Amino acid sequence: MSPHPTTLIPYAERIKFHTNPTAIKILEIMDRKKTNLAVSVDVTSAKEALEVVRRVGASVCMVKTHCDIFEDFTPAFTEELLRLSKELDFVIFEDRKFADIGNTVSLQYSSGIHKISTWSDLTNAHSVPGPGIIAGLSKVGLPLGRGLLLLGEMSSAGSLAVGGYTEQTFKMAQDAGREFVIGFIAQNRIDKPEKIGEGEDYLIMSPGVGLSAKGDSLGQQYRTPRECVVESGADVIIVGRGIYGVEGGEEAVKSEAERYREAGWKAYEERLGRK
Ligand code: 5IU
Repeated sequence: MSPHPTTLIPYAERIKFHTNPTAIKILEIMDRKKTNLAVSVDVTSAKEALEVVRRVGASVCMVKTHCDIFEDFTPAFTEELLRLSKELDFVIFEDRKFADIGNTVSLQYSSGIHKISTWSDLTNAHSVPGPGIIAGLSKVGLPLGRGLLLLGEMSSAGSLAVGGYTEQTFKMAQDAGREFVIGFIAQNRIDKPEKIGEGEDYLIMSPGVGLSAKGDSLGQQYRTPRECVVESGADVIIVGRGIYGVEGGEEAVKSEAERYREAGWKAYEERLGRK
């Protein structure tokens, strides 16, 4: 099978296909820092999450959060995360997985304790409710220059986001236009070459990445960076426990992030035919 055309274009050269400021920022950072690694800091203490970010921030293009799992969430957390995002040059991705009607998600995005739209560059949504979910989030996020990913596929065993569901999710994003929807969380290039036009560029981000484990006891399934980037054409690999969960203390976490960055970047160079 011939490679997906998008995967043959360097990240920096794909910037011109985007108008969304967050998409442009992600591609610029990936090129500048030579990293397609996103770290997922799924710890229950915001203080600890910031410590992980300080350690691995230099190795990643993106920090992914689940702000609702922090026991000690405060606006001071997001202020410090924002400060670190500027100092260490990464994008913030709150993995909120919105899944309600447009009116409700616009409130969940802008309001409540977390006020996600005020600090997160990128967020994501299920396509289950229909296109109103994009419209609701866009109303809040587009004026702020934020970006949205739709969930086209999941890494967990038995996911129902397959086949026709995935195809319709892609179509929903395409119909919405790329001002706000900049790509997908998926395990494959769900933007099939025959469905996209010239310069129609989407970012595919894949969670479920591990160099050691093959999965967990709750249905998570891991692939290697090479499987994701070379074989499946993902643009960004998302790693959680593989990095922050490594044994050996602070230095081990830092060097594990570098190990994943190197593996992800090497795979990217391989797919470009640079080696
Ligand atoms: N995540 C997945 N799979 C998915 C989606 C999101 O694992 O299909 I959508 C999230 C869940 C977790 C992170 O925050 O990505 C992966 O963490 P581990 O690398 O620790 O499994």
